[in-house]
Amino acid sequence: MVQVKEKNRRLLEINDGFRGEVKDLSDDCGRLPELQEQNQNLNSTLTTERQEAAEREESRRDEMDRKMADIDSIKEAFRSLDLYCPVVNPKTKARICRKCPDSWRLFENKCYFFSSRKLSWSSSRAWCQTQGGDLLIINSEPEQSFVFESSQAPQTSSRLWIGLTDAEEEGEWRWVDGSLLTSDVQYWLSRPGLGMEPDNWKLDNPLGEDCGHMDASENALKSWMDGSCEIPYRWICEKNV
Ligand SMILES: [Ca+2]
Ligand SMILES: [Ca+2]
Ligand SMILES: [Ca+2]
Repeated sequence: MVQVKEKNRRLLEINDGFRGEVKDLSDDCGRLPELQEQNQNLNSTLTTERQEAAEREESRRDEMDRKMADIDSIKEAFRSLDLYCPVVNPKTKARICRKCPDSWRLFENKCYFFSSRKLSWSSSRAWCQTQGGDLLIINSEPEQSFVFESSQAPQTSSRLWIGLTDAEEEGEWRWVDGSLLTSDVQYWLSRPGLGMEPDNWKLDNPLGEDCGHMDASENALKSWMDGSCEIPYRWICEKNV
């Protein structure tokens, strides 16, 4: 009998325990919407913070790009400064600026002279050499465009000698520094139906045509011709700043 009572008491205890747990569970269930809301709030806070961090990173990168571009333009400015105004005294950092002589024109880092007088190709070349330069060597399309535009001033003749010749070997065009004409930088005149330059035309001079000139009345990138070297034309010299 005592045993039965004891068993009954323990069962009642277990029952109480279960009730407590059931109550806790139902309390938790009651808080479920609150917990879900908290979870949602945490998620949206996290998303906002992630977005803000990404925006901060992007603006940091933009700022970095701007600074790099500033540094590049400062470096570029210094390169030009060193070119035109080199340091002459490393201790004091004193600079002396150079420029082209009067009646010469500056383009990039070279000086150019466009004559109004006319001479043969070799006399033109000799004149340029007495000025510390030589007949023009065209190294790039921008240089071609510059000299073409600069030759437009109203003159008695639109033709100007440049430093190009095939006198040593017919058809092998070389610049006055001895370098061969390259296929990527050449602007020979071609007129549909009227033939192509250079044509080594022999009707005017049986020796043909061995000297290059530019005709400023043609198109900027199609304006070179070969001509008889003895004809007096205007000319273009080039020299270092
Ligand atoms: Ca040149
Ligand atoms: Ca020739
Ligand atoms: Ca010709």
